Amino acid sequence: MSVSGPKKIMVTGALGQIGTELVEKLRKIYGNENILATDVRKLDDNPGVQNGPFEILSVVDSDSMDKLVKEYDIQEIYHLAAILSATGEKKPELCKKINIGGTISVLETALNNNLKIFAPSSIAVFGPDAPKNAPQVTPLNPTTVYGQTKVIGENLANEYWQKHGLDTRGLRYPGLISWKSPAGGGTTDYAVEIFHAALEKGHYDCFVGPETRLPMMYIDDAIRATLELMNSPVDNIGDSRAGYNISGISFTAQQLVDTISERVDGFTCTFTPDKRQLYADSWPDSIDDSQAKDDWGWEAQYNLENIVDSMIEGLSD
Ligand code: NAD
Ligand code: AKB
Repeated sequence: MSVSGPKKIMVTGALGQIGTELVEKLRKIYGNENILATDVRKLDDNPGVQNGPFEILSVVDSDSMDKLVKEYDIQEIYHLAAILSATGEKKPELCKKINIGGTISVLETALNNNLKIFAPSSIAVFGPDAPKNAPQVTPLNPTTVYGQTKVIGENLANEYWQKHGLDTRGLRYPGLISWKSPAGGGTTDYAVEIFHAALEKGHYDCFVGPETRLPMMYIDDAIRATLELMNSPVDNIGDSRAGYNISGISFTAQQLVDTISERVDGFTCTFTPDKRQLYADSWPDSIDDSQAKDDWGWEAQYNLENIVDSMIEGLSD
């Protein structure tokens, strides 16, 4: 790892829901040329990612990852490439290959090149036996393949820290709500799709029932949490380093519909639960994030009203 000059960062899965906004933010802070965006997909017309270096990279190709790290003199990787829950249940082998195999590639590349790593976890690590307000420490028995890969990811990150001193950090993101890029194959995607449908068609058919309550967060809070965690002194980072609980808000699908209806005239929503209802039901309603608050001062800013206002404003521009 070089110690002089600007910080150079690689982002995997950079064209996804989080990557699009994280790359934009990192480039504002560290300079466009210092943030290497990578994805297995070709660069599209994604304006946040177009304004700096981009390389095609599959995260299971550790040789190419190592080469890019050396070529661009990378010091940190934000590892966002993954297969999310709904796609993961349809394609469990692919989910295991990308989520576990990709994380191993990143950790091995980090070990060879002395890099600092951010690898996100998810509320999907919790299973039906976890308390509905999920504490930081509780048995993790997820029933989705995706959740199982996230538990393995946390365990691997902890192992590389304990055995090799590799500085790996992660957050258990709730369902994220954003408008700049679509959500990618997850169960919480209804909380994003509903805004597009409300504004384009005035109607949404929701794939979970009205009483479904899940932990959610606005993307600006999620990006801020990511950077606050990564920029905290190592001494502030405790045993939860690989998967800090962070809480934003918790609402039912019906509460989301009602809040949108107050702002979009004539909006209607029907409910046709599908398999994703099962995955949602296996996750907690809300998250206890007191450990993140104590260790590095985490505090969410967005409530349901602000989120709905920001989504409608962003999509209406
Ligand atoms: P996303 O599906 O929107 O984006 C993932 C990106 O990874 C895509 O651009 C895809 O092309 C890329 N990708 C897939 N296979 C790849 C491969 N083999 N090599 C390289 N790139 C590949 O996902 P996201 O919502 O941006 O999620 C990013 C991370 O955050 C994931 O680890 C996810 O599990 C986690 N997370 C997301 C949420 C959320 O609500 N968005 C919640 C909890 C955790
Ligand atoms: C999904 O629904 O799969 C993701 C997540 C909560 O990890 N949004």
